[in-house]
Amino acid sequence: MSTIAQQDPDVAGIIESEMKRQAIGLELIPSENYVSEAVLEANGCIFTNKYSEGYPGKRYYGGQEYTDKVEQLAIDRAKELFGAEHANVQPYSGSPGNTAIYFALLEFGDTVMGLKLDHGGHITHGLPIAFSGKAYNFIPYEVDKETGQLNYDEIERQAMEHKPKMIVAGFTAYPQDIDWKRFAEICEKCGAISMADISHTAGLIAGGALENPVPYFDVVMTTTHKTLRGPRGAMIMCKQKLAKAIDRAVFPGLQGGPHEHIIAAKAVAFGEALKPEFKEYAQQVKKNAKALAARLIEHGFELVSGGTDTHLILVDLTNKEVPGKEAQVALDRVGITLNKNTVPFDQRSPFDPSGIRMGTPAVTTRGMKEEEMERIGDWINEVITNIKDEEMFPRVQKEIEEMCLKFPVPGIKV
Ligand code: DSN
Repeated sequence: MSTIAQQDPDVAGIIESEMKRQAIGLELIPSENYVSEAVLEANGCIFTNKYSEGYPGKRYYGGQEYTDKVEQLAIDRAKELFGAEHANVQPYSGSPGNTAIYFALLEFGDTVMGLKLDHGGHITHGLPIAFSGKAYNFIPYEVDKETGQLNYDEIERQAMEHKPKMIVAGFTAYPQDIDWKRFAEICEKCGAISMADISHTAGLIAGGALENPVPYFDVVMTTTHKTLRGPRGAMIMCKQKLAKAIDRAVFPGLQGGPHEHIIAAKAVAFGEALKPEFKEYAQQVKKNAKALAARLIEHGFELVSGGTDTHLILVDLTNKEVPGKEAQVALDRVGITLNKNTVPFDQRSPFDPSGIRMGTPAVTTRGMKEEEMERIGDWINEVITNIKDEEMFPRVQKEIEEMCLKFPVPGIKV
């Protein structure tokens, strides 16, 4: 930071404020994490200076000796991590990654099935106002109203009725594990391409804490910055028979020059995820989510789907008579960062929905365990229950700050 501070104090000041926010607050947004110092260094390295359109060994510009090496290393590690036949590490992020898959394997107007956004899907899984929903004929499936969980028999019935060309599985607000094998069987039965978006759970899958869809699925996309704890970006893994179509859709179909500094950071993150410590991390993320969920249930919170089998918890606040937006803002004031979220069959608007979504990847990276999760559950309860009590906010904020300072964030010196 010393060079930026000298040259551009405006930007340096903003970065320092964000560092402090990250250090003294509890990050519970389930799609966020803290990368290691090694990933941070690679992220900011001199590969940012280089253009490298093409793929290792087949580039359009000169000077590619080291970009080829670093990209090939990222590809090899990604394949080893997930047992993939082919990996493309160039997608800039999850949305371009999913779009590249559609562009590679579908024609515009083709029928696709994806989980409805307010049931836990993603904007790229067919939201009518998004590119996916406009370019393709997405048929949404839902979670079961009673259980809040996927009903595979119903998904199969819909699939046989609509005969989609592709079914998208993998979600952004679904707290339970996914039966990948069952999804793949449904795809086989109705003749659809099986596609999994494992952005949220990739780290838990890589760490062996959740089942891996890669052996069953035709194509799998993941972002690299969530539970996988790498830089912001994405990758696509697929069967060898689809490799050419996927590569051509990423470049030159949708993207130009890949971001080789990010790819270097992906290689570092994949290297970290291949280590035994990452298995412990993945298990602890799950244990922490279960501990936090149990504490919230003790405090009378209603959890969508009844609990969690992953890193993620979705709370329906209807019985607490506090809307999601008000809860998010109040929790922000004490340093607990999470996001308001729709719950399945929500009666409220997406701008002020009934729920809040939280997860344990980031706090687990700091070394927090079950004991800290119970305290976090107590603080969430205290804020929601006493939301009109102005004196509560500074007191709880101070308690949270004190605990956070005992658990340093990688790369931030306080
Ligand atoms: N924004 C991500 C999430 O929070 O789940 C999905 O793209």
